Amino acid sequence: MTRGSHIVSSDNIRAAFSAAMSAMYRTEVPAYGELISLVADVNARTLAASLDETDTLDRISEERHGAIRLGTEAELAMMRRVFAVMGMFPVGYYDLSEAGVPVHSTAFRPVDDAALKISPFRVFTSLLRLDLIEDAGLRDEAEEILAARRIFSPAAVALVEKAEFEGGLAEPDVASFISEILKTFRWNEQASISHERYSRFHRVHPLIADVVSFKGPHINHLTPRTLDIDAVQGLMPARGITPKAVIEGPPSRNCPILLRQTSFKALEEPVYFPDGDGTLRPGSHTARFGEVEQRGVALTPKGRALYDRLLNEARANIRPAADGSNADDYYLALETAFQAFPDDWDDIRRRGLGYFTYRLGRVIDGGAHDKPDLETLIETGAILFDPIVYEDFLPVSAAGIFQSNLGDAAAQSLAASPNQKRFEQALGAAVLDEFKHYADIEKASIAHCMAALNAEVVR
Ligand code: OOG
Ligand code: NI
Repeated sequence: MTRGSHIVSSDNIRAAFSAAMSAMYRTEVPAYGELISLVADVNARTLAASLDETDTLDRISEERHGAIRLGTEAELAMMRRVFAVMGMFPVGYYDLSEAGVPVHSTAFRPVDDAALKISPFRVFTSLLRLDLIEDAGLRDEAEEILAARRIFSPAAVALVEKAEFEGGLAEPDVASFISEILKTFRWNEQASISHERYSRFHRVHPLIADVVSFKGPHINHLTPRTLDIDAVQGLMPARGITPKAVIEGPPSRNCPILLRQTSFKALEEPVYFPDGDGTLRPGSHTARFGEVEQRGVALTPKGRALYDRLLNEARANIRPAADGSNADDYYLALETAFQAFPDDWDDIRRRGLGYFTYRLGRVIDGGAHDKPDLETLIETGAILFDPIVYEDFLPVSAAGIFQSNLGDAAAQSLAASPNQKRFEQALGAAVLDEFKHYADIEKASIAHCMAALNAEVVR
């Protein structure tokens, strides 16, 4: 038997893992199951109305992403190897210190189109930055606790090594891989430190307590995709779910851009803290929630700069209050600012604000146009274009999600200090530049069209 003959594709491992994670999270956080059912209803209605048949309903309502928060560089490095077995690679660098959250992050995700179609599952992965914590004593204490924990089972590590050595996993190992890795993401009702220590970390920043006090990086949310996020936000209360105050990201538009997200508030869950003398002290912790996202076109650096400017403009006038009291005013400020962002696909394209793929349209016969340019070909219908969906994240939105779930104490002012080099050193790899990636997809589609048309002209 040749080595690798029964290797299961990493895409299939990812799809199976995503399904197993979703099943686990529904039992852990029942409100999440309710959210999934609401999103499925809204999507069914919207799809029927929009006649959008590019994606099946199952595909759209499938889980899109989850998030975890890691404590050490070694955990991040190992997590990269784990995700690689599932065909997920680090894309993008997000510095959240600027928004008052002491982490920096990447998203592990499938990269090419075929892989995204099979399973779009991604994990937004943050690394705690103790270097941003001023209290040296507390920092040392956190470091010591984190250095002693092992978030991967020995069997999980062995399977990752085997996959690396053999170029993948064969069928019998896939099920064990999934169940061993799932353990890392599971909720532990029993904290690993005393309530007194937990409280000290929590006072400095709730995020530190969330990372340091537990045996592992529990998955803190999963996020399905919706076709109508405004409807989901409006319908949550009727299902007994409390939404966060406002939808993050751009306002509602005819041509959706980037990413809009909302979530329900994290649950207060019972936790038992070991109190030294062998007893467990009951307490609680707030970390886990459910989120929904609606995705639009990926923006070029120019489009993104415009997005950032308009978002800042709106938020300079009004910051969304956590209790929702100024939500209507915030949306109005957002809509007003974003009038400066074109809301027509061809405008967005011609002004170089978004990324598009190009494909052949109507065949134009005869006329020996020598070397027609792209714009002329588009005008005549010989080439068509479609927006490229943004598959990544937004730091300001992510910070808003963190904050709505960690409470107001999470909105601290930290010195902005992006450190992508340090992050990549810890990771053991460079992150993929998402802008370059979208630009490459666009370029390849143009080259493909031009080559096909030239071939016709020559013939
Ligand atoms: C991650 C929050 C970021 C998103 O969708 O922007 C995120 C976290 O709370 O750990 O998932
Ligand atoms: Ni999220």
